Amino acid sequence: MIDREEILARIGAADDAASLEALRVENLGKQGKVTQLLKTLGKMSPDERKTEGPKIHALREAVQGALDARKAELDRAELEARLKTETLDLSLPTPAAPQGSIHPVSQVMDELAEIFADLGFAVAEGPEIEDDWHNFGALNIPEAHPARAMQDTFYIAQGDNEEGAPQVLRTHTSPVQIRTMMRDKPPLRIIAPGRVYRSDSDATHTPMFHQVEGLVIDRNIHLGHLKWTLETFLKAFFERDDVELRLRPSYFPFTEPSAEVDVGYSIENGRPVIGGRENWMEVLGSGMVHPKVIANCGLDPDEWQGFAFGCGIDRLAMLKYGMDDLRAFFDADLRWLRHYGFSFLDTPTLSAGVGA
Ligand code: 2NL
Repeated sequence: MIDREEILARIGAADDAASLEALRVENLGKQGKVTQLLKTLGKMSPDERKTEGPKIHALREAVQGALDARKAELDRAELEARLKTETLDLSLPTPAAPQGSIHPVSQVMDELAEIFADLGFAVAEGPEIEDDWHNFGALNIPEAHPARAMQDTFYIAQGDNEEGAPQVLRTHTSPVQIRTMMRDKPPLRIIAPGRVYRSDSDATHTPMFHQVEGLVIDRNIHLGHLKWTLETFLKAFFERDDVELRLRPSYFPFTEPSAEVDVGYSIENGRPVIGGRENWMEVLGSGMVHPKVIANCGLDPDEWQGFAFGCGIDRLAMLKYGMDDLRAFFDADLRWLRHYGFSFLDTPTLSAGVGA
């Protein structure tokens, strides 16, 4: 005889999916007790079947119902247990993120690009390994010029280019302008910021440093354009209107006439502050592009004139942001970078201030 209550109690007490399945097979499987009982219906008389049939079917349904109910209970319990182990505490602080900063040289380069973009200048780039011609020859720098000497220039060992010309680490970014003049049609307005190399190392010189040069090539360009451009640039860069310029005659092989540009400054709290005419310091070299340089680039110097200038970016950064040791720029000292570095959000804009 089948004990209905016992079967239902055992199903209700099954504590995992495997024992529940065993109970299903035991009762509703092919050889199961309830299945066997259902098979007895066929051999019964119609009267007996009429009374026994509903009871046996009700038993089968009760067992199936109990199995389903218990399975749902076990599934819910398992889900709840899993949710308890997989909790995520959203109130926990995030792990400390690595804190990077923008190097002052990068910041100043971005400032220069912003200031000169407003004046219609594009940023030009070129290789740091150059051949003798682009770095010296095209710029009217004679073979015997001291700048070409081994003491000043890094020559690349066995570094001749395809034409057999010796290769050097560029000593200025002028070759970028030479390449631009040879490739693009004038009028041209470009700045060329980047790394340059000279064999020089002491408290105020590092063998690699950063330079920006500017070049304008157009018709009827004269010294007045040069002076206005440099004055506008320096006022925007130092973010003051009282920046005073002094142009002194000078000499460069690639410009004629040439001028060195001084800016006025005063000393405040032991540091130079740009503005006024109390003292003067040299910040730029400049001049009208030498007709020979224009001709070397395949342009007619009677049609095209231009001006050019160059200055050290590291020095500009020191002056603007008050550092006093150039060598610290290249030490990768995290304390220095935390102190002098910029947030990536300090994007220079003319409207917010280029030194934001
Ligand atoms: C300085 C002086 C200068 C130039 C750079 C230049 C470039 C071309 C043609 C003519 Cl392609 N000139 N550049 C001109 C005058 C001065 O730099 O003291 N630099 C740190």
